[in-house]
Amino acid sequence: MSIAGLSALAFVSSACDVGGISPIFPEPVSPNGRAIYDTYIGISILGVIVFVGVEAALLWVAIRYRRTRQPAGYLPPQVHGHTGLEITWTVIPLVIVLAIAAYSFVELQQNFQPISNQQMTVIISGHQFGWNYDYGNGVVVHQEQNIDGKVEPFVVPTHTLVKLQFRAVDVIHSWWVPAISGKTDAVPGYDNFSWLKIDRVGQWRGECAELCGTGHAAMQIIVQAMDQSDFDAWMARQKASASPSASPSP
Ligand SMILES: [Cu+2]
Repeated sequence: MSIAGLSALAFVSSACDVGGISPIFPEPVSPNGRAIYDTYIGISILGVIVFVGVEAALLWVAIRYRRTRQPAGYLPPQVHGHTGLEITWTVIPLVIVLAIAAYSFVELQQNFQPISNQQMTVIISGHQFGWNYDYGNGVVVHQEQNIDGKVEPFVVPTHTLVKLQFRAVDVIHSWWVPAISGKTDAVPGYDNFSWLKIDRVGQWRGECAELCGTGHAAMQIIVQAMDQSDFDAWMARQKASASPSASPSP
């Protein structure tokens, strides 16, 4: 299939949401997803300005000073070792790169902190090959290896600040739902943190972003946000099915 065909396919696929294929990041639904999206767009704009500026200067010099327009044996002005130029084209890129680094660092600090003002906490544990979501009340959602799209959703209430605590039991995995949050590594031996606060009802897809073994591609993620009342009903159903021992066992 041609490149054009592939990109057309990507656009068509992005139209049916929940789908993970998108030529750019999907529309963010959580403030940290929004911050990462804005960082990406901001850095891209700066990159495009630099690219267009450098290419335009290159073309202008190549056309304006081409050999056929110069007298025979013409030698252009020699600027090798020009201190002013050397300093200028060292300092300008340095300032741009440092500004991008500082901006990105501040964003990362905000999006991957162990927050303390959360309304609920979920411990997300990665394993080969799936995710467990422990709500801390006996309810655990299991997202197991699956590539046919039938993924058990990780359910959260809307407008609720949820602290996410990441762990892994075997190798390093990485939890990534582009519309919601940046990639967060789930590492055996210590905890990483992120959070989410989804502003609308819906479902968003993600996947493990760290090559973790043969079932890596099947570590699909679906996050589903519900209104608080729907979430409470969902949680009640989960609790009921999590404790079937209400009936006496022989
Ligand atoms: Cu994984």
